[in-house]
Amino acid sequence: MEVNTHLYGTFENQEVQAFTLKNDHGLSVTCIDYGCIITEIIAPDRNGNLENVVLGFDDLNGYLTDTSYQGAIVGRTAGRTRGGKFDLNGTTYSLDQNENNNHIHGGVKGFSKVVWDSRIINEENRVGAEFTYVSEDGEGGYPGTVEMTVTYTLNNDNEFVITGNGTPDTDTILNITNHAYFNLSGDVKNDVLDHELTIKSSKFLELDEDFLPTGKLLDVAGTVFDFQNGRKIADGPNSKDEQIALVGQGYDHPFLLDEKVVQLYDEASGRQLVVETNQPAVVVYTSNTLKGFNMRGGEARPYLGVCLETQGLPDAIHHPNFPSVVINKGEEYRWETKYTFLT
Ligand code: G6D
Repeated sequence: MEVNTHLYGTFENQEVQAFTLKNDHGLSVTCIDYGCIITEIIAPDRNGNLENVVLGFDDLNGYLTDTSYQGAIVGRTAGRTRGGKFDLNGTTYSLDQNENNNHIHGGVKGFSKVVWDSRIINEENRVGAEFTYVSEDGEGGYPGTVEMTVTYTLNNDNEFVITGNGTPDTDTILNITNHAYFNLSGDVKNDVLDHELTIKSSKFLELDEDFLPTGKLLDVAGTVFDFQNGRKIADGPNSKDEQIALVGQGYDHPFLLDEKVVQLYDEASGRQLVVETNQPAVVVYTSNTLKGFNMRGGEARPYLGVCLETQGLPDAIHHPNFPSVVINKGEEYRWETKYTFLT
C-alpha cells in the first residue's frame, strides 16, 4: 500500500493538496484538503478492469464552482434546516439562509467550502489522510467552536473508512456526511438507473415542497421506497409516487436504518459497494437536479450518480421525534462510515 501527495491547486492563496491512497489490489482513493473532497475512487470490475466509480471534475476550478457538493464532507449540519433558525438552551441561532429562507449543508462557508489542514497517514495496515479544521464560534451562525478531525483511510481488505470527530466548547448541533456520487458502471459508462440498491430500512421521511421533512415517518411497504430486499434505482423515477415527483422525479429522501448497512450493486460491471455506518440514517439522492454544467467525462445529467449520505436525520433540531443532533459542551461527536468495494 502507498500514499502520495501533490499540489492540486490554490484557493484564496492557500495551497490545496491532493492525496492518493493505493492498496495492493488496485483500489485507490484520491482526495483533496479543500472540503475533504473525494475526487476519484478507482475500483476493479469483475474482470479486473480498473475504472473510476465516483463523479467529479477534472480540476480544482470545477470543485470551487460546484453547487452539487461533489465528493465533499458536508457540515456542520448536512441537509436542510427550516428557516435557517433553531433554538437551543433558550437562545435562537440564525444560520446562513443559503437556499431561499432555509439553510442547507453547513451554509456559505461550510465544511465543504474551506481548506482543511492535512497530513498523510502511513501505517502498516492502512494508508490515508487526516484533515483538521477549526470551525470558530458563530461560523455559519452555529454556536461554539469545534475543532473537527476527518480521516480517510484505505486497507488491503478493500475497505475505505471515513471518520469525523469533534468536541465543541459549548452546546451546539453537528450532523456531517460525505456527499460522494457513486456510479459503479466505471468511468460513467452508464447512469445508475440499473444499479440495485439494498437498504435495511422500513421507514423514510416525508418531504414537503421545500424538500424539508414534514416530521412524518412513512412506511416503505408497498412503495418504491422499499429497498429491504433490493430494488433497481429506476423503479423510483419510473413511478408515479408523489414523493418521487416532488423532488424532481427521483429519490432525495432520508431513510431511518433498521440495520446500519446499505448495498449498491451494478450487475453489468459486477461491482458491489457495501456501506456500513454508525449513523441512524442515510439520505439517498439520485442526482435528480444534476444538470447545466460539465463534469469529468461529459455533461452533468440526472441519475448519473447516487449519493448515500449516512448521517442524522435532516432538520432534526426541529423534530423531537428524530434522533438528536445536539452535541453538548465537551461531548465528542463521532461519525464513521466504511465503504467496502467488492466484485
Ligand atoms: C439538491 O435536494 C438536493 C440535495 O439533497 C443535494 O444534497 C443537493 O442537491 C446537492 O439540492
